[in-house]
Amino acid sequence: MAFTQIDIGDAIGTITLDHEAKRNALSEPMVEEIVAALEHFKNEGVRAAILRAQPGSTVWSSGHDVSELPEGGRDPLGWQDPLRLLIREIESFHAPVIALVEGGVWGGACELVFACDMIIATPQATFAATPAKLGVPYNATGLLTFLNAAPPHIAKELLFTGRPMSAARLELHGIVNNVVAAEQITGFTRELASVITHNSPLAIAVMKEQLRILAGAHAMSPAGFERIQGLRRVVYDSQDYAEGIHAFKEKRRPVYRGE
Ligand code: KGA
Repeated sequence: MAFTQIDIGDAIGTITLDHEAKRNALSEPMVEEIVAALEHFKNEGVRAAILRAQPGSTVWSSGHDVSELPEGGRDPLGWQDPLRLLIREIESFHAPVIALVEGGVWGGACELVFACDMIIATPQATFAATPAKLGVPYNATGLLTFLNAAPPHIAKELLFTGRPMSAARLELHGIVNNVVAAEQITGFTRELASVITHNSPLAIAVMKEQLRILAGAHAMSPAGFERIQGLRRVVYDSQDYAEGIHAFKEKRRPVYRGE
């Protein structure tokens, strides 16, 4: 594994993001490794998984690998996009996935953490939802992840400002389960996972799947879906979208004109 480390012990599988050079950007190869690790965990009878970065990381993940986003004219978050694929794998994994968060969580990684079944974070952890910073039209299931994890006003503050929010604030709103000091977070999270491993794996798997289906049970008309796709297309066809991606690559602040 080039970008991750995996470990199994006491029916707990741990995936450690390990690509410091790119601040654990969720690139296609990294996502492939995580998906393969989850498959391996399933085959090995893992009953709870932990998704973390290296201990002491200042960045948990910088989010979608921006170099893999199209420059325009194409949906940047289509069905087969690595981030979309990863979120589906976490949601459909047979056992609970606990995000253990140290450091900054950015963009698509914020959604990834919110899609996990529980979140344990250090006091220094921060969470930023960045599509508005990049000019990206976030997709409907992605927005639903935010709405299912956060109260609407907090989801909107995250999405509209793009500003990092502290773990303490997210804990206050029930988005983060527990804020735990860095020295204790690994033991704390393993203990939580251990409780899960002693319960009925079948009952948990079925409840997790029911909760997933219930959380996604929003009726939408074909016209409504096509309207959303049409609105999003206006954004990824826009000059602003291209500007956001170019500015990131050129390491400068984007200038948005709303067209
Ligand atoms: N994609 C690709 N490369 C990235 C990256 C990303 N998301 N984030 C960082 N890198 C690269 C960066 O270009 C640099 O490469 C290296 O990682 C170290 O970054 O060495 P190079 O070739 O120049 P940097 O910035 O020097 O590290 P830092 O000073 O420690 O700062 C860390 C952070 C995380 C604060 C900084 O890298 C940053 O702001 N990254 C972008 C965070 C972000 O906005 N992510 C959102 C991605 O979009 C996303 O998920 C979606 C789809 N969305 O929001 O809609």
